[in-house]
Order: sequence, then C-alpha cells, then structure tokens
Amino acid sequence: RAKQGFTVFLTGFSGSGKSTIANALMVKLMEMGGRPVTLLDGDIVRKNLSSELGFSKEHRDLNIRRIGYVASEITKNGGIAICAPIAPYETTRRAVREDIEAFGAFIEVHVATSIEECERRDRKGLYKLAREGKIKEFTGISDPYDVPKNPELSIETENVDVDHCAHQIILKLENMGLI
Ligand code: GGZ
Repeated sequence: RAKQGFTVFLTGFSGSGKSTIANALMVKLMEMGGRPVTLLDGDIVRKNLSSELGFSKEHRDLNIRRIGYVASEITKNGGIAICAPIAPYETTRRAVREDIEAFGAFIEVHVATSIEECERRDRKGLYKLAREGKIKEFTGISDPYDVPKNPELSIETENVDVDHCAHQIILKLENMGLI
C-alpha cells in the first residue's frame, strides 16, 4: 500500500531559519524519490496566494488557513507539503492540524531560535525597522508569538548547521513510519 501523505509545518520567528531548513528538507525528500514534494514558504505564499493580506491577527489567520487548505489537498492526494510561515497563533495552528489530520499526518516543527538570536542576526534588517517603529505589529517585538506546547519536534539552530536540522526532521518522519 502506498504511504500516506503528510505535512511538515515549520513555525518560528522571522529569521529563525524556517525557509533554509524547509529548503534543505525538500531536497532530501526529493532525493528519496517517490512522492511529490511541495514547499509553501511564507514569502512565496504571501506573494502568490495572500498578496492582499497584512499582519493583523485576522489577516495572519487567513493566510495560515489558506496554507493549511493547500497543504491538506496535497496531503489528501498522498503528497508531501512543507509549510514555513511564522504562524504565531496556537489556535490557528491547531485548526490547521485538524484539517490535515483528516487526510494524513501533521508534523509541527518548532524552529526554536530565540528572539534575541533572530534580532542579533537580523539578516533582512527587519528587526531594526521594527524597533524603530517603521514596521508595526512585528512578531516577537510588537506582536505575539504563542510558543508551541506540543510540537512533534523542536529544533535548536544555534551552533547547529542546516543539514543537521533537516536531518532531525527526516529521522522523525522515519520514526513515524511516514518515509
Ligand atoms: C512578522 C513580517 C511582518 C510583521 C513583514 N511581522 O523574514 P521574512 O520577512 O521573510 O518573514 C517574515 C514574513 C512573515 O510572513 P508569514 O506569512 O510567515 O507570517 S504569518 O504566518 O504571521 O502570516 C517577514 C515579513 O513577512 N514581515 N511584516 N509585521 N513578519
């Protein structure tokens, strides 16, 4: 019997490393062959699927529900979806989990880079702008982030390379019998 579809859902602050880990994970899963792998990255989704949305709670929730819907369709059809939005709200993440678990597995991965470390790195200069008040409602600075309580996996990124982070997810998927 063909293996069931699943969704890997990475959540964490801007600059936590979600996109980088998601890309490395995608490459590893593609190399294994078999099922198609679809990456739903935060900024790509916002450009193509949620271009009219801002960062209020209502808009973030809409964005996450859209990502969840696409991921649930992929999961239903036996594929692999990798999502990498901030997804700051616990209740919204739980709703997406329920949508997806109707069709396959949902693996919530907390990319647990601290806000201090994300701000220290400030790869895109957004934290500086948030501190200056030039970006409002910035997650972790002036907007909430509910720390995941029971994620399938929580990964530390400080002093660990991307390949190792992606490998931890691969091991989890193997343990769960999904790959
Ligand atoms: C958080 C913001 C904001 C605010 C713009 N708060 O590092 P990035 O740039 O590429 O990742 C962030 C991205 C967040 O979009 P998501 O769709 O992942 O967010 S959510 O899940 O909450 O819907 C950041 C940029 O957009 N960005 N303004 N105010 N991040």
